[in-house]
Amino acid sequence: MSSQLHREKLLSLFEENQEGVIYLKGAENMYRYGTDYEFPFRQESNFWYITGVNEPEYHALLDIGSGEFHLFHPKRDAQFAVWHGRIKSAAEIREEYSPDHLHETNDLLRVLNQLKPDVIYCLDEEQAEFIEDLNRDFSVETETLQDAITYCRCIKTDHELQLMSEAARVNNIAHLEVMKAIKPGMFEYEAKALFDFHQAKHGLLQPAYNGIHAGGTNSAILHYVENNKRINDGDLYLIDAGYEKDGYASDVTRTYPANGRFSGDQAAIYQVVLDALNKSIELVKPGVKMEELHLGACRIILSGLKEHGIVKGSIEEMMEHSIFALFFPHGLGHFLGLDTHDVGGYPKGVERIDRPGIKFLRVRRELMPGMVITIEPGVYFIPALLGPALENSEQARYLNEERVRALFGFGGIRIEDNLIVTETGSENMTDVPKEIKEIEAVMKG
Ligand SMILES: [Mn+2]
Repeated sequence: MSSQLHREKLLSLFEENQEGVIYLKGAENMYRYGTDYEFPFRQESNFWYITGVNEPEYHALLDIGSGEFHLFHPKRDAQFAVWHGRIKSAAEIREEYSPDHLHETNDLLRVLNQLKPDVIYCLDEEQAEFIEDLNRDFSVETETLQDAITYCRCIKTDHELQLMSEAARVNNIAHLEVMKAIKPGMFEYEAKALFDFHQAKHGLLQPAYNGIHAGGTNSAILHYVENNKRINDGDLYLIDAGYEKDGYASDVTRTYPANGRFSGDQAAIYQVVLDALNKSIELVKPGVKMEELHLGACRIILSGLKEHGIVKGSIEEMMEHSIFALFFPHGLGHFLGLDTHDVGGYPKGVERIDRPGIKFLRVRRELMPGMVITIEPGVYFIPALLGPALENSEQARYLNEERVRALFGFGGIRIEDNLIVTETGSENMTDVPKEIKEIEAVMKG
């Protein structure tokens, strides 16, 4: 069982014979404002990682000294069965989650009083307050646990990689089906419906995030989620979407012309972004830092934009003045896992020092084998950024004003793949056409 491995991994970070317990509170059902409209349940990622439980209202304790796993399940009454279905027996819960001890949630205080821990490690202030409200004498600590679980979650186990590969496999299919089907005149939500259908058809029911299905200038809105406009002839169409497999996300972006043929500017700018993507992927390997890859991609983007007469001047100077950020105003990529923007990418306080009682120094920013990352360069024409830049002499001297203004209605291009970092480089889980010729061939049918 995978969560067993995760618990061992977490406990291995604490010194042997160290006293104390780890406490984790599972998620509860969420409702729309004051109503009984219930959102689909999705477990909090750290709790899911450590316990394997994707059901509401559970709690967990890990006794560091003995390594024992205490799971607390909610007591359900007949009304629960009426509205939500059959109630699991204790034996079934034991069978499914293999805790060393199974209790009901209202036994939490009693069990904690029995264990008498010197310290209770909690994820955050909210969970710590919950514990303190049970008994003011408990000593809680919120500095260590978040970092320790983050450290564990950064490096995926083989089982986690299998789940991520399945999410990626289905996502490859869904992206390809949309690419084949899109036509000018369709609404963004029609493309979204098709994408969602192909995920569900393959058994994936939970979106990993709010998908972006953006035609025309909407493609330059980084978190566009209205998805309600018509896609017109000549428009670019940008789709950034993915679903979860047992909690593990896929996060892929493709951009292509709705009519299936790249115009001159579309092809030119697309190739700049694709070069940045392909070059960055080649460089992915253990020891490399994301910020190095990011700056490398910025350099490629500036060179490409210069070649096409959109920016002008020395690449070095433009790098110094961050001219790339006018066209590429987001990060090159992020960790991917139980969360789409997974934990561990940007540790607070990189020069973290060792703490007594815990065996890891800090989450490392350098890539390591078993990490899963996205690479997602983009070029966008965002009037809200470029308009003021054209009025600012420090930035305007690097911009070809006529070219830039003519592209205000262009939209944006982003291309995103999902990679497993391996011992020698990376394995690309994303297999959706991305070369111009491939895309045009697929769209021609
Ligand atoms: Mn992403």
